[in-house]
Amino acid sequence: MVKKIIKNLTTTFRVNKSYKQWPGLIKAYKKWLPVNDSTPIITLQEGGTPLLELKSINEIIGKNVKVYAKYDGLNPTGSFKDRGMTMAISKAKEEGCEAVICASTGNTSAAAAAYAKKGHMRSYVLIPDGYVAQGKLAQALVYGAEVLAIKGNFDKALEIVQALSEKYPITLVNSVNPYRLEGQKTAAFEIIDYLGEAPDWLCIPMGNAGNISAYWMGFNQYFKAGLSKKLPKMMGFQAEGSAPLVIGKTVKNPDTIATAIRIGNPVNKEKANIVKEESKGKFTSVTDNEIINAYKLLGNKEGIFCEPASASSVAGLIKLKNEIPNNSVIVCVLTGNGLKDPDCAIKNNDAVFKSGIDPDLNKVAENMGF
Ligand code: AN7
Repeated sequence: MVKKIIKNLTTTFRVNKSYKQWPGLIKAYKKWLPVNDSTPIITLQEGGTPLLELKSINEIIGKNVKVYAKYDGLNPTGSFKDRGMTMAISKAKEEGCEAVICASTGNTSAAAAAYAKKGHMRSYVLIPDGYVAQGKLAQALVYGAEVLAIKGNFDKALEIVQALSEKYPITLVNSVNPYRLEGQKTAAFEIIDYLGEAPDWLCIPMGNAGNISAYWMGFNQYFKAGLSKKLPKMMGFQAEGSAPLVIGKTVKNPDTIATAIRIGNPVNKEKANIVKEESKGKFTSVTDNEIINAYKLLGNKEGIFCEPASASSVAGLIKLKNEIPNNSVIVCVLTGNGLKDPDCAIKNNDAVFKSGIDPDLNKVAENMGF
């Protein structure tokens, strides 16, 4: 009797065998990627992130529109950069490289550091001193990167690492490294694999514009293979104080609360403009206020904590509300996790927070309004 109960319990509570572990994106999409049987796969099982319907945004927009979030902040280091980094680091390993370098507003450095260590390599990261969110800096340090903070912005840091990688035996893993975009394109595959079709719009934040270019490559590959019947309009968003792709010229001193996309001279600008033209998309800027409103909405209406740069995709969609065709399916890419930037969260929320309360039941109840 007891044995039978235990047996029933174990059968009931054991994970359904059809849910195997997600293997990481290189194994999942091997035939679409420039890898072969001798490529060492350096992975933290990135990719396979959720596509969540955003019902509160559907309601704001109306028109029978369905909006989803591609929640890439749930990758192993908390951002979409892991998709590119598993490829870049695996290929660097295959080529016998022993050290990698990048410039970063934070997320690339966290991913580079983690994957480099997983692949037993050194990593050097150049960051703009004082403009990298705390969580990202903490990650680079914990993953054992050699962190060099420069008295200059991201654009200057990128210039320096590009020159260093030409002069010294060290592999550059910024998005000028083509393997980065190869890895990142798999997010587009996942969206089509899940929805069964490409969305009508893809809303995405832009910094260096590597990710928008990668998604477009992914959507096109599936389209050409007959796995989708349409291509999305690519809607790119930048912060108003840092919007070189919207205004069509370099921004010398970019400024925004969304430090991840505080980039004035995007290296992939030509690619991005082609994406916009080919997809009949549009680039738009959103203010820091609009970003924070979307950031709060995602948190307190949807239970999704993303970083401010990521919220720009949702802020942008809300801004373009009147241009959305009826019955559209829209995917907003949430590129990074909210935990990356705790300072921003603590300064920008509508929560009730009372401190200094006596540790007494009645006092607590009183403060709860009873
Ligand atoms: C959360 O980490 O450039 O347009 O150095 O961290 O592909 O550059 C980060 C960029 C969007 C923009 N959202 O992507 C870096 C870095 C988040 C980001 C972007 C970034 P791209």
